[in-house]
Amino acid sequence: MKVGLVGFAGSGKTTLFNAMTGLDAPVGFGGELRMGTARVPDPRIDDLSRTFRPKKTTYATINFRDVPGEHGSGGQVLLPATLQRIRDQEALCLVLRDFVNPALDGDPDPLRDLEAFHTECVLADLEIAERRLDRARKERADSREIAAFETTTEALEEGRPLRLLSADELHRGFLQGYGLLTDLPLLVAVNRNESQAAEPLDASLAAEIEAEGGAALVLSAQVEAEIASLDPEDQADFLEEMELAEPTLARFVRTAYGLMDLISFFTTGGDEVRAWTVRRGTRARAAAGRIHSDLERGFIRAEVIPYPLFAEYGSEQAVKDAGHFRVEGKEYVVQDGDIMHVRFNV
Ligand SMILES: Nc1nc2c(ncn2[C@@H]2O[C@H](COP(=O)(O)OP(=O)(O)O)[C@@H](O)[C@H]2O)c(=O)[nH]1
Ligand SMILES: [Mg+2]
Repeated sequence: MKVGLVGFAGSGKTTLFNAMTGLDAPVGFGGELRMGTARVPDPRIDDLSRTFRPKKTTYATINFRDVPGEHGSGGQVLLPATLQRIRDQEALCLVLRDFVNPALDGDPDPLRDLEAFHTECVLADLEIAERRLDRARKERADSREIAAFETTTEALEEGRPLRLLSADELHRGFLQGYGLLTDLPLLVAVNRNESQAAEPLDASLAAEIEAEGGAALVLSAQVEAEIASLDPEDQADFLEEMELAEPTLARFVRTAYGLMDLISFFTTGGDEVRAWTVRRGTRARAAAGRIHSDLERGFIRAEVIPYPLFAEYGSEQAVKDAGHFRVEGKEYVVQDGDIMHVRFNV
């Protein structure tokens, strides 16, 4: 799953990127496009791993792309080329600067930056949608496609991001491949100084993020980067000192995961305990195909134990003995936290 980190220069994208991926990309102005992988922290995997003591433990992951942006101050905008670099992403994470960056003029103004970003995305999408609508009409394309692009242009002309439209309002199948930015899930990271990281979000900013259909999280990229660079033991001490259950980063990555409508199912055993990523609504047979194509092809059934039952009874055998063991067919809709054993025959 691919998430593009976007925002104006100096907002802390690379700092956040480093914290999440464990990489060491240079911070400061300029920089190049970078990609990295972040682990999706999951206490359920930690617990399963403690129980099974497998040779290998594998968490779900998200791929982040750090996209250098232009300067926001002085009315400058993100260039079309910058927007182009995020069109193939599956979600956007907008980093808003809410701290004084000595390298930049002027006070931080996250609301202004959010509105500027929103406007540019709307205009960029509108250009694509109008062009397609024109052509679709000339070509006498499928009337449903024309209707989809009419709905799209109308919404965008009103400044409404496409992500606010329901599946009933908008037939998204026709929009695929156009990389419309306002249809991507949006996570807004409000980046603060350490001293202000615990203060709540400003009401007007919160309202605007909600109006755009985004999810918001306040953090300090700098603090997260510092925590991430510590040894595991020092990390635990640090978190305890700060009275935090986990780094904000963990919550952030999980929020991004949930925003994309992703869920995890688990496989367990002595060799590996592993989280697998599927979209909500995926059926058992397709989910088995994530593990191996043979499991999809030769799927017979899935033996399922929801994680909460495992946690309650302490072992798969105890769950079985209590009569909660379930056998599901290929049409079963996989639930977040299902422990699955796929029976197959090829
Ligand atoms: N005070 C403070 N400074 C930060 C924070 N996050 C990033 N910075 C600083 O802001 C500058 C720009 O950060 P960078 O990650 O390169 O921003 P980018 O241009 O969006 O990639 C660097 O000097 C960072 O050290 C933060 O949470 N608090
Ligand atoms: Mg950068």
